[in-house]
Amino acid sequence: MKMKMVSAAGWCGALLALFGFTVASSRAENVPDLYLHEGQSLDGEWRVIVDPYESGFYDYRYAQRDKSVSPNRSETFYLDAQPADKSERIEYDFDTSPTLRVPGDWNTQAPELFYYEGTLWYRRLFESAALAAGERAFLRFGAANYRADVYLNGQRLGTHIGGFTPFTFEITQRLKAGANSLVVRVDNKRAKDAVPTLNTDWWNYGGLTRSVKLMRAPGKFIAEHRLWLESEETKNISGWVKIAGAGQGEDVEVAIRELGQKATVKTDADGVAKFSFSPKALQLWSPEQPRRYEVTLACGEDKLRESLGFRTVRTRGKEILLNGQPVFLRGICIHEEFPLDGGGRVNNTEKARQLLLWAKELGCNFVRLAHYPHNEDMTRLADELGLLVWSEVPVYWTIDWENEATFKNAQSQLTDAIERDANRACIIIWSLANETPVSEARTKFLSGLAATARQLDSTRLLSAAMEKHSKPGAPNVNVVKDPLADLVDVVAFNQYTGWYDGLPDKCAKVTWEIPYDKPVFVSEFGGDARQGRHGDRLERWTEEFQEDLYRQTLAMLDKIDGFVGCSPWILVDFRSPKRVLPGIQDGFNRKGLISSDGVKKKAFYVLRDYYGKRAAQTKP
Ligand code: GCB
Repeated sequence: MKMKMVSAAGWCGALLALFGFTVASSRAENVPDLYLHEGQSLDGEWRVIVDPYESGFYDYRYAQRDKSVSPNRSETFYLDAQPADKSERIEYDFDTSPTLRVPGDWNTQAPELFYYEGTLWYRRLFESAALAAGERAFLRFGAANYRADVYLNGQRLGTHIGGFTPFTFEITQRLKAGANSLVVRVDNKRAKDAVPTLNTDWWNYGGLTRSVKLMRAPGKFIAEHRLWLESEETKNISGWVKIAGAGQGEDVEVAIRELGQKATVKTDADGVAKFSFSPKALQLWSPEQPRRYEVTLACGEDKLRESLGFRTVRTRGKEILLNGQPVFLRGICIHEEFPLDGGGRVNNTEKARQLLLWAKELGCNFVRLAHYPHNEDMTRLADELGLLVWSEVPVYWTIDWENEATFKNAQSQLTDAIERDANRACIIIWSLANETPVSEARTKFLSGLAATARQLDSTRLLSAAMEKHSKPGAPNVNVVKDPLADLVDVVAFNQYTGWYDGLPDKCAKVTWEIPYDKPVFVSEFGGDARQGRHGDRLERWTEEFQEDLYRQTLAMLDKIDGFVGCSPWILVDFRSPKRVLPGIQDGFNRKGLISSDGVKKKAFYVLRDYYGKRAAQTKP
């Protein structure tokens, strides 16, 4: 059994502190993620102060104000002060500052913030009832990109680093009955030692991009649970529940009523209770039938419920087996960005649903959620809609491989992602990295991540988007050879034959050398097309070029031995500051099958036809 309460980020925090950060991520304080508990939403309009020189955070000697014993009232923004009388100098004022919506990136909410990379302060006032005796309170943030420093009623709660995973602070001792002031400094400056690093091909949307909630829980509460299917043959379900605040002998009730299963189990000295069920008529979860069952958990006053699917996934030689049967992954890559309604980061369930419905319309049974963990709504919806998921951490391109703090940061983000989504039937692959250059330091870094993922979750496959190279002296021979392939279960690579490498006709000449007895997955291919731009199939940037590229690429991939699926790049055009070609890119990567206005391009239908044929071949 893998337990999260003893965790990666406790020592991660200590290490980052050594490097000059003070970090309190959810794990550093051993605070569980209370996503399923009821909470008071703090979403809505928050007051904001844009602070490019970080005046509210550093004094004029560049000392961090929150490290000072008595921070200066006039300029320390998290104190959220008002002048005590008409003479007092307070050089900021949240009450009269503009507002931004939470959840939401700041870039698409105000034209002056479009290219902004820096510090922005958020403030939200909220009322709270007094806590009952023994009750505990928490603040949960779905995500903040990239660094968040959090303060409640003028007191520092901690710092969280990493833009795409949730974090929680316990505020039992700090919450006031009545009015409370919550201030968050969010800083999205890119950095060489960060994860991701300075260079990416996507927009660095800043802000409180996901929901914020005030959660309350009884003194003893359900902190974490895991359920998984042992085997598709026996159909035995195993699991455990961790009760925060409990020691030995606490009763925990677990039930899956639709399956006639119910057990009352007792916690051990660590507050963990294990159970197992042998239901008679369990229907397995699959993309064709995403059957889920309501699981209820109860301990004392605390009760939780959620819908869970049960399935197995493993490999056999060059095959991926889902519930014991070979599966072909009809995939597509998706960035967490919505084309319509102002664009920007997905900030509600309807937008997440629309992205996944477009994938369904393409005939997909699989999505690669690139290049970072998406909102938890996305994976819950994928469970509901029957889409298998590749979930990824932003270890992208050229990370600071030799930096121990960078490794701990990546490890902490991976741990957060796995622990958040460990019960999602849809997720079959944890991906460790994207297009990282082969070197000893890189492979050591990624072996560390692979070991972490395997220790936290032995029920899923590991992969990473690797690269292919042309064989020296034989430009038409594509070789995939990377020590990382030995660490993963699925050999995946991105390839752009016909786009970055020759013209689409090259696809017909290419042969492959992939020396692994493992399934082969093509995690990216594609090319840019401006929707509405037409020409012949050799005219770059046209829909016809992209359409032909898709046809020729798919025919090429079909010849790969052990080819188990692909996720072309990408479902929808997305913003990237790297993409500057006027009249064509205009700040967008145009490799989408759907335009930034939500219009389908010709290649969409090529892929849909291909997936239709693939689905027909594999029908049971
Ligand atoms: C890649 C990257 C992806 C880029 C894409 C492109 O290989 O993984 O993030 O956006 O190529 O369009 O070049």
